[in-house]
Amino acid sequence: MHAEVAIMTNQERAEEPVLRHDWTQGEAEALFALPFSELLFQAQTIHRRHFDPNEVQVSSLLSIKTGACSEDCAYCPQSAHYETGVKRESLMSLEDVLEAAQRAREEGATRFCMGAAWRSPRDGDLEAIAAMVEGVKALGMETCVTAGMLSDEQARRLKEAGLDYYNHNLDTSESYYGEIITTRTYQDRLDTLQRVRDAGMHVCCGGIVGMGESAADRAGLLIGLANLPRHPESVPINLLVRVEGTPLADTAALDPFDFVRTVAVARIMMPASRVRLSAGRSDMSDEMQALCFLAGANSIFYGDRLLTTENPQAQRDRRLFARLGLRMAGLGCWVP
Ligand code: SAM
Ligand code: DTB
Ligand code: SF4
Repeated sequence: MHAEVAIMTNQERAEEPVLRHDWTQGEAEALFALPFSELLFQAQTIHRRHFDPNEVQVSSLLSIKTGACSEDCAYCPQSAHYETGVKRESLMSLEDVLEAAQRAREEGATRFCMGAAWRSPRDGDLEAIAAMVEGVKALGMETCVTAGMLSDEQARRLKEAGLDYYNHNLDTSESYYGEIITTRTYQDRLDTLQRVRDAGMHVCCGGIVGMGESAADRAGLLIGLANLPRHPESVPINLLVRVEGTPLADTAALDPFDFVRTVAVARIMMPASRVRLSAGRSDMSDEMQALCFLAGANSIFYGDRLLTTENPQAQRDRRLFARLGLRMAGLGCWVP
């Protein structure tokens, strides 16, 4: 048993939580060890202080450059190190990207996230991405890009183009990181995150669970995120999509309640951030997703595809939202 976090008293519940950046491993593990109902109650109580609990932000994802990535991330179907059957595709044209963004907007997405399978972008590619950002902004959508490590100059260029969010994940705890990626370090990731912050963009940063890590590693991931100088505005919690051909293809499935616990602890540790129920929803029941929303998730990837793997059909999500009385943020109503 962990002594540091006891079940909250009524007085403690009434106190406004501050944004903390000094979480300890013991405190985070103690949250994970709480009885499930107590943890969800604490998370939902904090959630309601910061957000409308019935509103969910929806982002749509597009892979603008697919496969043949030089990195060896053990979870990733796009790594050139593994045979996964993902077809290599070069950078998409501006026209095709804008057409996809328009379709996503019509479906109800308010943010358009463009993902590129690179260790880091070349300067020429970055110019093409800057044009995509400008085009998507002109459609009235928020923009997000994930394209690997950035230099200071590249971060400034994306900010200048109007980029709202840059996604760059810590992926797992610092101590488990070496089991998952060897071609770039945890510190490399922190450096890119700092450059994104310094350039004045919002940070989207989270990780993956279900990679064979321990509960202590899940606590460590959330500590890495919450103890950044500023909390990421957007925190994607991905459930590993086990893709044939990757080293993690045969990893044992995570207990769904441990996934929900991770969402709840993320909500408690980063009370004002959007916590996104990200990859892996195709493997989740509607009931599990409802528990995630109760635990404080208030953002999803919406649309039939993630980058290279499937996501629930938009129609299924609309039905789920209607059944749960959830609204898409920015729309004021469900998309019929
Ligand atoms: N190459 C860039 C990078 O790694 O930062 C951007 C694209 S990369 C695909 C973005 C994120 O997708 C990764 O950091 C990882 O968290 C997530 N991801 C990739 N494959 C996944 C999988 N099989 N299951 C869950 N999340 C995955
Ligand atoms: C994030 O944290 N999850 C998204 C997004 N950021 C770019 C990616 C999920 C990818 C899942 C595997 C695939 O579809 O290739
Ligand atoms: Fe490349 Fe990103 Fe996949 Fe790692 S996660 S192999 S960096 S595309």
